[in-house]
Amino acid sequence: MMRLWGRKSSINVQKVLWCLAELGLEEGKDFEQIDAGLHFGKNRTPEFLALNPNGLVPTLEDGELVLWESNTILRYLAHQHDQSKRFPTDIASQYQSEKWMDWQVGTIWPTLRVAFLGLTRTPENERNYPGIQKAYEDTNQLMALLDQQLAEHQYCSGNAFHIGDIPLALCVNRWILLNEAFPGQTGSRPTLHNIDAWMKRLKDGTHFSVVAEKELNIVK
Ligand SMILES: N[C@@H](CCC(=O)N[C@@H](CS)C(=O)NCC(=O)O)C(=O)O
Repeated sequence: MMRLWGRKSSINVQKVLWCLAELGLEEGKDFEQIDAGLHFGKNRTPEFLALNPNGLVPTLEDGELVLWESNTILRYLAHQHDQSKRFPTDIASQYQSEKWMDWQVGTIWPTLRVAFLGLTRTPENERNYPGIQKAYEDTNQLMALLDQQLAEHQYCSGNAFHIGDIPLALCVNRWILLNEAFPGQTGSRPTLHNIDAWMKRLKDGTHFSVVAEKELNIVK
């Protein structure tokens, strides 16, 4: 049985949980999930640091193999555990998907993260509100770029759902929730119709609901 370390409120753990659900892998049967990180702790113990020296979640154990970096874990799961061929394997779809995963981790998340951490993990009297608003506005621009791309395809890598949709959709989910929770601090959020239609497709046609946050985990 695989073992997934990480609290379910982590965006990066959510990526893995969603992917496992898409692959038909069940908690308790195919994998166990251990709450770790934030108030659960466990991620700074010698046992955990031996698995992941960063002390971060998610961390996945599959037999002797130990992996960290959420997007890499998705790639591994799709490669190794996709018995039902849930994800396309043609080279174009795969690499379009790869492209968006790198864009998520290298471009949009570092931008949105400033606003996210600034509002949900920083005490009120220490928040840098101009910096938070700038980060949110920059995220709006990046979301507009994603929206344009989605005008041409149903999913980020073409006309079928792929692992690349997972990290992006979770960023969109947080972008929306952040604005709902802190409208005065983020500034306005544009309505982007192609993103809305894509999110609806994901909600209707995938296991998005296993991880969909209804509200943000705000640390006071
Ligand atoms: N690039 C890493 C980032 C992992 C990361 O930053 N994880 C956060 C949660 S989203 C974490 O472990 N924070 C410490 C904690 O929860 O205590 C990945 O994609 O897996």
